[in-house]
Amino acid sequence: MTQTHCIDPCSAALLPKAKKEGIDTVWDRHKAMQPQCGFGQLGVCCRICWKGPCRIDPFGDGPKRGICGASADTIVARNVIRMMGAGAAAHSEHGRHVALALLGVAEGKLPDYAIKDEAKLLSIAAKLGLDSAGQEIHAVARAVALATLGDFQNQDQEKPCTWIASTLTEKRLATLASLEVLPHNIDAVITGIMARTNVGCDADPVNLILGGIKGALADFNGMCLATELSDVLFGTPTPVITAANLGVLKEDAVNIALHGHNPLLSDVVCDVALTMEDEARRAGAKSGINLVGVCCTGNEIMVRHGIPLAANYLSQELALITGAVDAMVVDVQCIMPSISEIGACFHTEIITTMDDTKIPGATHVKFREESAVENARQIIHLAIEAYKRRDPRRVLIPDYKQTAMVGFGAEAIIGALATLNAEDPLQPLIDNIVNGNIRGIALFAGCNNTQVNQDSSFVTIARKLAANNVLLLATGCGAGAFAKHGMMTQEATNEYAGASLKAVLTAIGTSAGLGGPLPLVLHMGSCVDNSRAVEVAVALANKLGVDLDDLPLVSSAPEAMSEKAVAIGTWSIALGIPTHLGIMPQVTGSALVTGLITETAKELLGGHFIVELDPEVAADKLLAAIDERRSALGI
Ligand code: BF8
Ligand code: SF4
Repeated sequence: MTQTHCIDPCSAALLPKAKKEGIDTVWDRHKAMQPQCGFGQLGVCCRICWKGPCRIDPFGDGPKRGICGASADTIVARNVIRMMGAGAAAHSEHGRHVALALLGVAEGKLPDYAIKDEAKLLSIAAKLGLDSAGQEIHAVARAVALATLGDFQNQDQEKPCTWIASTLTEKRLATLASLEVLPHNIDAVITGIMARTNVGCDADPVNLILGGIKGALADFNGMCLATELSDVLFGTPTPVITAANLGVLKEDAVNIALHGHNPLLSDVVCDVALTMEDEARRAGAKSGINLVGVCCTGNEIMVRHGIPLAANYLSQELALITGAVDAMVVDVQCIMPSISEIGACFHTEIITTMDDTKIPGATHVKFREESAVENARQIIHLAIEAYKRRDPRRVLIPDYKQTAMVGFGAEAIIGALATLNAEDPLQPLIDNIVNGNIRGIALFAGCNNTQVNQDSSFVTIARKLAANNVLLLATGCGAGAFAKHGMMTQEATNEYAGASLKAVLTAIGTSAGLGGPLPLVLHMGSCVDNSRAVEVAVALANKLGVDLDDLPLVSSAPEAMSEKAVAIGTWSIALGIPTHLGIMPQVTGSALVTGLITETAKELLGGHFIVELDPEVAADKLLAAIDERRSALGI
């Protein structure tokens, strides 16, 4: 292939191997898919009923309405809010799974798990308004789990979900309530999206988009509870130094790639692997077991355990093409179905684990929380057996990895700041924002997308923002991109940060005992961990007595791809955050819907989408959005 697909040297090393071995990758399939359907790109194709499919002619020469009479505006709005609902479903299902596990632990039914962070549990109980005074810790856990599950059960439309209500600023909650977009029940809101987009229901694009925003806020609620309860069960991240990119695979170890999103299985595998090192050595693997992460499961175990990250979304196939992965263990979400075929080209066991995520050709190990340790053992055993079949002549591990200092959740950031001012940790951050040493804060989130050069825009935008003294946070595959490209190091801070940002990061990092500056980009975790960034922003806003849409805070998803990213981007604007998209959203077939999310949203919510495909220009637009906020604050 002639065009560049990725700035990652690992892909340059492995794509020729794929070609030689006759293996198609995501980039080959992207090429074969061209030209992609223009109607789909504009969002004007409707398949909601079997009178269709219908498509609206964007040039006005062909049909202007679907067979039922739906306009382009209606069709575009229906399509995009279904994506928001699906994203909310994915994150919230993950959250429900974790909440049910916490309930199981509280009730003594899941001996393979424990409450790892009691302090966090108590602080959550307080935040949710639960009285835990004098209560035994398992009773507190039970109350927290039940209150959380209530967010999937409450039928009182006037009572917003507990998590969102206890997380956002008062003013933001009032704004969202006045627009009637505060979710009361995650499941009901998602069901509502499916119901209202059914044939012959809601045809009003404005009403539909408001319904979608409510769904996106349900996604936010699901994300908050998934993140926080995972900390209770698996520990709250603290800074840890690890490595990223395919060079983290080892020739002389049983390499197990943990891929997907939910830490319920992967965290147990981390513990159980320690007990099976001997079995791996007996099989001939001198270095024992080498766990590596892929996608957001990778981020989860990276920020909690310092497990190295092998790949973000678009590189998952490359991990297999090294010929060195003995098992790829997947749970849910962002798993390319192609991996089973590629695994079959090698000795690699592709192991699915969740009832609702199976792939033809993969080995399925039915994971249950009740038998988590036993399941983890089974999986690791399969990996060790596969290792015995590995053909060393077909192994090519690119000699490329980067150090990454990760694990900067809200607690870790506030903890580091507390070393400067123990009584008032946020004050040093506020002082530096006010005096302009930190011009603003940017959160990078979201996926990889074959439509653009993988990882490239993340790096380009981040370098420009850092040079302009913007503090950078990252989650998901964005964080993966930064980790893979050496942007989560102290060296990167020294190389790319503007003078005043560098001084601040150095003061905080040194005082926090990191022996130098904080890394240039702070890794907050997986996609559900975007809620951690909101937590910091809300703390800042509350301390300043302003709302989120007053803060010099922006977000960027230069390679947004999944329905989950659509949901995240939408709640980001609903929380008042200018949000950059580096991929053309599939809504431009409706000028009305496009205007709603790029302009009207700014008036109603303070946040809006900035669609900009050129990363240099995107950085300028993000800086302009930051400066607009600063001047409104008079700083
Ligand atoms: O939840 S960033 S490609 S792996 S959807 Fe998927 Fe996108 Fe990656 Fe994580 Ni998030
Ligand atoms: Fe066509 Fe209307 Fe059916 Fe959509 S709902 S497929 S526009 S007839």
